[in-house]
Amino acid sequence: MWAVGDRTAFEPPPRLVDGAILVLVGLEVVSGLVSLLAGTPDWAWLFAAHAIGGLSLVVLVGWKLRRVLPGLRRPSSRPDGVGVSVLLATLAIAALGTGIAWATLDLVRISGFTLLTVHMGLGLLVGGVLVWHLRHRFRLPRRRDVEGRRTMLQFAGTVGVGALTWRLQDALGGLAGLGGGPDRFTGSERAGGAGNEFPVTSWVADDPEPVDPAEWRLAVGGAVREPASFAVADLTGGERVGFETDAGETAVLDCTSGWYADRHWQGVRVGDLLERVGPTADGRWVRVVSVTGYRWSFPLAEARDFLLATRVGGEPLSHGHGAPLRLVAPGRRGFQWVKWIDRVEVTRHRDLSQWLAIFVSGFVE
Ligand SMILES: Nc1nc2c(c(=O)[nH]1)N[C@H]1C(S)=C(S)[C@@H](COP(=O)(O)O)O[C@H]1N2
Ligand SMILES: [Mo]
Repeated sequence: MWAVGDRTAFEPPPRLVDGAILVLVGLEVVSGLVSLLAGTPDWAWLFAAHAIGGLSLVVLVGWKLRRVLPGLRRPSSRPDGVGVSVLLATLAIAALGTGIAWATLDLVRISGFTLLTVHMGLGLLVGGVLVWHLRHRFRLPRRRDVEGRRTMLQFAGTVGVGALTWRLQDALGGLAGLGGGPDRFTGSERAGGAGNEFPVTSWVADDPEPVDPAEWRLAVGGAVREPASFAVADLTGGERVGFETDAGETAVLDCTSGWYADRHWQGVRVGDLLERVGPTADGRWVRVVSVTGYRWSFPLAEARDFLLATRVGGEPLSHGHGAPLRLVAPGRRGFQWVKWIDRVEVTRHRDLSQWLAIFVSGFVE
C-alpha cells in the first residue's frame, strides 16, 4: 500500500528526483555565494533557506543513491561517465556533511581552514562536476513522471523534513553534547577574547610587512575639492586637524570563513574626513584602498558612517589587524573591512576592479 513499484509513496519518480537535485544544487550554489555578501539580519532568511535546501538535498540524494548504487556493483551495467558520477556522489556527500557538521559543531578547523571554508570549496566543486555529469547523463523528466497532486505532496514532504530537521538541529546538537550550532544568523561563531585577540585573516594572500608609522600617510582624494594627506599623529592626536579622532562604536567583524568578533572600535569617522576634503557633486562612491592594493568601494552615503579605526577594544590596532588604519564597516562582511589603508578616494562609480584586487593583492605589487 505504501509502495509505488520499488519506491515508497513519499518518493517522487526517479527523473523528478534527479531534476529536483539539479535545481536545488543550483539554488544552493547561488544562495551560498550571495550569502557571502549578506551582513545584516534582514538576510537571515537566505541562510535559513540555504540550510533547509541542503537538508532537503540529503533526502533527495539518499533516494538517488539507493536507486543507483546496486547498479554500480555489477560491472556489466556500468554506464558511460560512471567515474564522474562516483566523483560527484562523493563530493556531494562531503559538501552536505561539512555543511551539517558546521551547523552542529563548534568552530572546527582542518589544517587552518574552517569547516565552513571547506564546505564552500566542496559546494563549488559539486556545481562544476554536476554540469560535467549532465553531459553524460541528462534526461528531461517526462510528462508521465509528474503525477500532479501526489508529486507536489512528495516534494512538499521532502522540504518539510528539511525544514523540521533545521529547526531541530540546534537542539539535537546540544543534546548530543556537540557544542551547539553557530552563534550568528550568518553561521559564524564567536572567536577570540578581548581587544586584538581574534583571528588575523586575509581573504587570499595579503601579508604585508608592518607599516612604518613614521613613513605612512593617508591620502584622501579623487572627486574632492581639496585633496589632503594625513600622518598617523593627525588621526590620533585630538582635534587639531579639524575632526574628532576618537569617534567610536561597537560593531561585529563577521568573516565569511565562519567566525566573528564583537568589538568597540575607535578612530576617525569617514564622514568627518570627507568633510575636510569636500566631495564634489558627482562623487557617489568611496573607495578604500590598502597598501597592498586590496580595496573595496561603498556608496558615499553609507560610507560616511564608517570608521577608519586606529584602536580596537581600547588597544592600539595590532599590525595583523591592519595598523595603522583599518576600515570598520558595520553590516558589511569582514572581507570588506579593508586593513592597512593608505588611500580613501571619492569616485563617480563603483570600483569593479575590487573583485579582481581582493583575489590577487598580495601576489602582485
Ligand atoms: N588589505 C586587506 N584587508 C583585509 C583582508 C585582506 O586580505 N587584505 N582580509 C579581509 C577579511 S577576509 C577579513 S575577515 C578581515 C579580517 O580582519 P582581521 O584580520 O583583523 O581579523 O579583514 C579584511 N581586510
Ligand atoms: Mo574574511
